[in-house]
Parts: sequence; C-alpha cells; structure tokens
Amino acid sequence: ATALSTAAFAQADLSGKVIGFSQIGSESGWRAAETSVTRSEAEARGVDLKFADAQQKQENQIKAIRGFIAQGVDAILMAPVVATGWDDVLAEAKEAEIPVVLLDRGIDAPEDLYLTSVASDQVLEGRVAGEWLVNEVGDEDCSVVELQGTVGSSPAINRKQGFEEGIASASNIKITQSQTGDFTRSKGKEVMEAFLKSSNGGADICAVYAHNDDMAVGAIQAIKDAGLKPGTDIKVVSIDGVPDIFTAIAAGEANATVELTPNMAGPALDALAAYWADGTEPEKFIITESKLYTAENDPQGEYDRRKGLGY
Ligand code: GYE
Repeated sequence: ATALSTAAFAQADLSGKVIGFSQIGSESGWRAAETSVTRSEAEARGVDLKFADAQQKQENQIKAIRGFIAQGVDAILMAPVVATGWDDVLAEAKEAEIPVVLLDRGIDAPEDLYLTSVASDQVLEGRVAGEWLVNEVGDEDCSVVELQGTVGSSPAINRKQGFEEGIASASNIKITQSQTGDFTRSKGKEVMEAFLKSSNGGADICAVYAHNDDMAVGAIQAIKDAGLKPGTDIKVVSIDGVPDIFTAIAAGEANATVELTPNMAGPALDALAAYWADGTEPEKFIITESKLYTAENDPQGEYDRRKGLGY
C-alpha cells in the first residue's frame, strides 16, 4: 500500500455518526486534496460530515467548533490554522464530551484536550529537505532563500527548524533571506520576486526552500520571469508532493519534494471507530510518512498516480 491509498481492509461502519470538520481553507493544492479525501473517507464509512471552511481565520474556526458543539455532533475533526489559542474552545468540547481529532497541524495545548493528532513529523520534513540540499551542493557555497508557511502555524515553525537542522553540518550553506508566503502560490511568487530583486537579480541565490509546493510553483514562475532557469540556476526544494510539483520536477524546473499524504482523515476516523467500539485510546500522535522524491523517482508516473486517485 502507498501513503496515498485508502485502507485495503473493510472500514468500520460509522453510519449514524455526525462529525464536524473545521477545515482551514483552500490555500494550497494539498489542502484541496485533503478536503476531498476527507469527504470520501467519511462517505466510505457512512459518516454524515458537516464541513466548515474557515477562510484561514482562527476566529472562524472557533465559531465553527462552537457551532458543532451546539449541534451536538459526535466528534470534531479540525485542522488548526495556528498553533496557539485553542485551550478555551477545546475545553468546551471536552466539557460536552465530544472527542476532537487534530488533522495535519499541531497545537500548543494540554494533550488531554484532544483525542489524538494525525499529522506528519514536520521537523523531519524540513530536515529531509535540508539534507537533500547538503548532498546536492557538495562543498560549493550556497545561499538559500526560504519561503515560510503561515505565520504561527506548526508546519511553518517546524519545517523552518528542521531545515536549519538539516543544513547545520554544512558551513557552506546559509539561509540569506526568509519570509512568509502564507502557503499560497501567489504570495510565493510575490515574495520570490522581492528576493530576486534584492539578490543581484537572482545571481546570488543558489536555492529556494519553500515550506510547501504551491509556494515553490509560484517561485518557479518568478525565477522564469527574471530570465533564470529554475531547477538549474536556482535549485527548488519543497514539501507536499502535489501533482503540479511532479510536473515541474519532470520538466527539470524543480528538484525535490517531501511527500505529505492528504489522507489524514482515514486514520482519524479509524481511531474514532476503535474508541467508540470499546473505548480504545489511540496513540496521542499518529505520524504519517515523509518520503523524498526527485527526478530519479519517475515524476511523470507519480503525477499520473495522484491524478488517478482524484488528487
Ligand atoms: O503542507 C500546506 C498546507 O498543514 C501540513 O498546510 C499542512 C500544510 C501543507 O497549506 O500545503
């Protein structure tokens, strides 16, 4: 089985269960894939899924969760936009005895406020990207520009830390500029344009590290617009493994990505099913895989495989 495929065994029947899903928004291709996979994983188990899109705003998520509590849902799935500020609303869910499962991002809150968290090891993702670059450049000097994710979100904090750890052993590699591109393609492009301007038209930049593929795709466009070759003049490494980055890798315009499965809901619903069946307490952190892909891993085939799965 691959990280993207759904479980091959019979899924628990959760018909009759009503589950609220507080989604962040639709900032990236990965996020859109997660939304559609969550809907189909819920449907496959007979769950009545109530979907709320927060348009990137924590206040909207808090409102949605309070709404779910008022409706008396059986459980809540939430992808927390930022890491802090959840204690009160999660305490309200706990008081109402509604289990909450975190999807894809972590929070700084007491662990008894949620049942489990299904996410990748985001520090590891950054480290894998950094170690790839260390291998790639050897002992050449390399100035890296970094496109960070949403300010205050766990993937932005952890992917920054992990990458810094990954390059720590290489004194020839330095991060020279680092700014948020909010996980979006358009901001990634905009911020990359500014980086290029302040780096001798891009001549001083050796690589761009983007906290997600969408920002990398935006940066690739900015590099092309500046008359440089992405993937060659400026190396591109990012995280997610969305179809578009495989197209870019196949074209030689991106170099590496670290895959993040969009199927967080499958393990989350399985954990809830076991919990409801006999009170089984899931592991507090259910960690998904982080696999590196480069041009050597059949990027066209990876693109086709994702498209075939409805990504
Ligand atoms: O990598 C990015 C998205 O929360 C880990 O959020 C997730 C990140 C994902 O917008 O593309």
